[in-house]
Amino acid sequence: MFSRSSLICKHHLLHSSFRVLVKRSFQKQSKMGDSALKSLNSNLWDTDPELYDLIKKEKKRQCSGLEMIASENFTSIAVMQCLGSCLSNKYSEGLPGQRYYGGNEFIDQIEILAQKRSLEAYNLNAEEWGVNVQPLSGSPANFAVYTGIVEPHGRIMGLDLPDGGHLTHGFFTQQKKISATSMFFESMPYKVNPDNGLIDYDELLKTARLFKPKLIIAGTSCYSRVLDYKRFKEICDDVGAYLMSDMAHISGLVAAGVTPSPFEYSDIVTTTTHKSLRGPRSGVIFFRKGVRKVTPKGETIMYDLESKINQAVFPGLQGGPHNHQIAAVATAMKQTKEPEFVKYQHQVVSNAKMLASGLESRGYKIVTGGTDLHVLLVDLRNVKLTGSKAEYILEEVSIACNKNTVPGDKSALNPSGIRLGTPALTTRGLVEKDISIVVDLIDRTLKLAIEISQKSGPKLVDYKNVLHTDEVFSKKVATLRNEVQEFSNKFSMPGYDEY
Ligand code: DSN
Repeated sequence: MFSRSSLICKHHLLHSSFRVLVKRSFQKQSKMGDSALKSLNSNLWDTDPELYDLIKKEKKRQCSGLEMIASENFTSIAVMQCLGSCLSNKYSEGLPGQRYYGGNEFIDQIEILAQKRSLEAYNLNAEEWGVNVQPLSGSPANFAVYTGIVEPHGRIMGLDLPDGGHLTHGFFTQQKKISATSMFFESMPYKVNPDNGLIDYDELLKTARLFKPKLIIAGTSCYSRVLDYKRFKEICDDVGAYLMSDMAHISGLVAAGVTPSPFEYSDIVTTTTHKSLRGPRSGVIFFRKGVRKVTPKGETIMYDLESKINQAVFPGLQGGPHNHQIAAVATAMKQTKEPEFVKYQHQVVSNAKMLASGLESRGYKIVTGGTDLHVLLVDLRNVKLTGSKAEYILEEVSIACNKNTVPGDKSALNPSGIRLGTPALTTRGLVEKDISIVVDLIDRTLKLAIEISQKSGPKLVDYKNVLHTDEVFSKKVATLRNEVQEFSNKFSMPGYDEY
């Protein structure tokens, strides 16, 4: 975590020294008298003020609002520096030591470092686990696994999207195959129990026995409880499936050891690196190597995941790896070993628990009754609000979150809940006492939403209209926005000051 004032001051210095450095190097170039080079070395703020202005506005929005989208975070300046480095210039199809182009001496070293640090971040032994750090993000990582391991139209099972799963876990609706993972593979969802919001493992076992999937996915986008990886593995063993854990949301928590690790029971683990892990936008696939099992007849079966997954990433699905992202993954994985990172992840969970209990004490229903992690799902049906109305007014007062289905919802288009997360706020230094202020701000905003909704009736369009045209309501919204922004601006943010 960062202390508020020190970080602001520190980054003022960092930012100004960075700019001085940039300017110096440009002066050096301009003495060369090469006008073409000079123009390529001009700063964005000089060459494209229109775009720069938009970036500055986005930065200001990020600083002055409360970022509670559970999958977002504010990455470090070290990650930003990798992303803005010369590594973006290089093509390097293939793996270290087996590239299709020349000039990859240092790129190879960077990718090997990223692989090594990724394994170290999760305390994995290089004899038992391999890693591919080239996926551009989480969705391509998942698609690469299915492409490599599950044949076309082979069967996969993932938690249904409305129950807290992810699009790439095979999402489709009655009308349409939505995710490509349901177009090119046959998917069967498993569900949560609508009464308690918890994954129904017994039902998963029954369905898996009927469907006989090649791969089962243990992973979520909106689920606030620890997954039972042991149970998942038992179900996979029962039906002869691979267990792929998609730990994208919790990979920071896992690295810090504040939540159970999926590695013990999984054959494959995928993750993004920009959520709780707080790295760059990228993806990583871990796969097992060595002995898979010994049959009752004593036959040893080896894993054959490595080449299948590596070849699915390239040349199967991707071209040149994004080396600037890979370097940023390397430095983010290094950060996971710092005591500060572990402290941060503990605080993420404490903050989420505080948020859940605070909202519960104000009369809101938290799905599953609370959280073990960084995220919680608020069911708004008892306060007679929809997720869309709540999300809209929260955004109006500068609190960012997303509407979300809750167990039992009939329509994904008009969901009854909102998903809230604490990784981003915790990066800015908020602790429990600050979260209780956030609870109050959310509660007052939602109470105002209820009043507006009572006047507007059920339609979102009417609700928005009343919110903006009714003078009393719009004034109350503006007052809350000022309060949120004043509160939020007190906290620091890693990165450059202006952009
Ligand atoms: N958008 C991310 C999330 O919110 O979970 C995953 O794609």
